[in-house]
Amino acid sequence: MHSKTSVSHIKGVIPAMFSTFDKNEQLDLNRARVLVDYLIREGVHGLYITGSTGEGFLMSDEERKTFAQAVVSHVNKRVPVIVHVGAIGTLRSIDLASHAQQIGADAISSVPPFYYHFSGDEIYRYYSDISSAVDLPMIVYNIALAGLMDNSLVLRLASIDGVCGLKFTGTQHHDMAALKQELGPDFMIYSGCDEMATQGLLAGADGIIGSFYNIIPDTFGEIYQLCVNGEYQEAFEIQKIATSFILKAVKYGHFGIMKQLMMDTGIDVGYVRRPFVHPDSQMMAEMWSFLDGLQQNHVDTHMGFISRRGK
Ligand code: MN9
Repeated sequence: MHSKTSVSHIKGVIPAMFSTFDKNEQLDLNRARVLVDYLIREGVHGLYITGSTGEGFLMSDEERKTFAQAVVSHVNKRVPVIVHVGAIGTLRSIDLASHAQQIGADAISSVPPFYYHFSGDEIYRYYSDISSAVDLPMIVYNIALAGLMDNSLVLRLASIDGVCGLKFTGTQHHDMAALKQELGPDFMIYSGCDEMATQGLLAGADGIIGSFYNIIPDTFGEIYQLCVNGEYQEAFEIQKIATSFILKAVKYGHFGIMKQLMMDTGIDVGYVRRPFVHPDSQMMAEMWSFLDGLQQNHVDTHMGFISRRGK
């Protein structure tokens, strides 16, 4: 039986896992299994699926369920799985959340309902309705930059029975630190801005959830361990190298770039769904020349995928 009261066993490096589509944009569950095994081999501490990086909003509810089912069953309890159930419409989210519970997921997570500029009360009701409908812990996902929820609303949400954690994607680390202090050690905060993961951990985050942990789980495994040991300076040196890669990739539309980089280095995770654009060969050549440059400038980039190219 799952405990609805805590996610304190879910910490560390948690990829916002890619969903896997073939060239015709159809779900490809075999590719998902390959990705799961690779990430677990790399030592990640959990998986976060069908969120923004997972192109969850570009999938039908049936596809989201099929994908979640395949991942949870293939993971087979090796690491905790968090299923993102966010949608515009409480009934849809409850349906996805109930499904997550049925298949044995460890936790659910959701962005607030978006597009209509719902009021604070409506957002509160959204989370409390989902939480009372299922027996799984909820991790609220606040993309601070989207401006949908301020900290006082996040604090209200944290009082809902079943809300046990927060994924904070933003750059206001003093806000993250204040929330952590206010909510206490048992309420888990996950930093969502990969280019500032070290800063997030320094601000008190218990874990990091993000896109780039698909491709450089090794780098952030090192960073996380250093931060746990209090060696923030060393962590930051590695973070700087990773950040230069992240910022470059973000500029090119990072999901497609990352998927192609993974394909180029032996982990075939397939393609993005339209309207995301898969990078063309010129873009990839530019990316690889940037990465070759990084490798020349650093004895160790701490990014294992670069040297797997062509092997
Ligand atoms: O929180 C991701 N954020 C969004 C997860 O998708 C909005 C991050 O992992 C970013 O993709 C990453 C690059 O900006 O930090």
